[in-house]
Amino acid sequence: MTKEEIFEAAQKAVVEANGALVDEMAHRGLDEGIAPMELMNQGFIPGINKVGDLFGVGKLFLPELIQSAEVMQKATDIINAALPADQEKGMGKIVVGTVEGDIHDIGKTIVVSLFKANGFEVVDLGRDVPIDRFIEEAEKVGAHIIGSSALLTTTMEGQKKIEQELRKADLRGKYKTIVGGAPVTQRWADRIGADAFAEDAADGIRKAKQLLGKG
Ligand code: B12
Repeated sequence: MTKEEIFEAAQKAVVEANGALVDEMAHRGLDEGIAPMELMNQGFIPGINKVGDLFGVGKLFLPELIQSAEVMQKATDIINAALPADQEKGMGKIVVGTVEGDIHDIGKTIVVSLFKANGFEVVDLGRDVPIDRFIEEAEKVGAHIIGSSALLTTTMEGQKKIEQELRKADLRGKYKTIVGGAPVTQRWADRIGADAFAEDAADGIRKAKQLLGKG
């Protein structure tokens, strides 16, 4: 199989919620030497995005969306396990979570793994995380960066609340903030006063390094 064929089959596997094919393509892609994040970005993510588009226009319904999300989780697990794990943790400390009211965590989980693989110490707060917890945890662990994920236009407000709460507690200058998630944009980051917006996990690493003066 060529690389393109593997990407195409990976995409199809997610769209069709075919767990066996996801498994096969993830392992096959890695065995053939495709970089884990390339396989994710060119194969599986276009698949789940297509599912989202079909769901958005009513061509696919919630049960199918859930099934595709499940096989996507499987792909994420295999890809994450293939990322280099034990790097020197000298890049900085980041707390990351999906904001309250939002249970989307596939992207956040990829971000966590890639940050770890790039030498960051990561505290993963999980999903549906109350806004106060982002700040409490950052204080507790002495984080440099607070990263938040939001996948719903309604829950993006949580990212704004993080900025507001930080200001209220007089802590805004203490942390750098990065926002991400499919509906999130640079414009939104500017509007709420976040330090950076990340398009994807790799962009997150770049921005985090820049913010900490290590870029
Ligand atoms: C999978 C999925 C689900 C799964 C989630 C499973 C899980 N464990 O995550 C399930 C089925 C549970 C689900 C539920 C719902 N979903 Co949904 N879902 C999706 C879907 C198809 C894909 C999301 C995804 O995983 N993408 C793949 C990952 C890799 O991408 P990502 O999350 O964007 O993350 C990347 C970047 O954004 C970035 N990033 C993200 N966060 C961060 C954070 C930091 C710090 C950094 C640096 C970077 C970063 O890096 C990541 C890696 O590259 C999207 C469609 C879409 N295109 O987004 C809809 C979508 C987000 N869902 C939607 C909806 C409506 C819902 C429901 C309300 C449906 C319902 N009626 O119940 C519920 C909401 C539940 C809730 N309260 O949260 C809508 C949202 C519409 C809107 N305007 O807000 C979408 C857009 C679908 C659509 N077209 O209508 N969903």
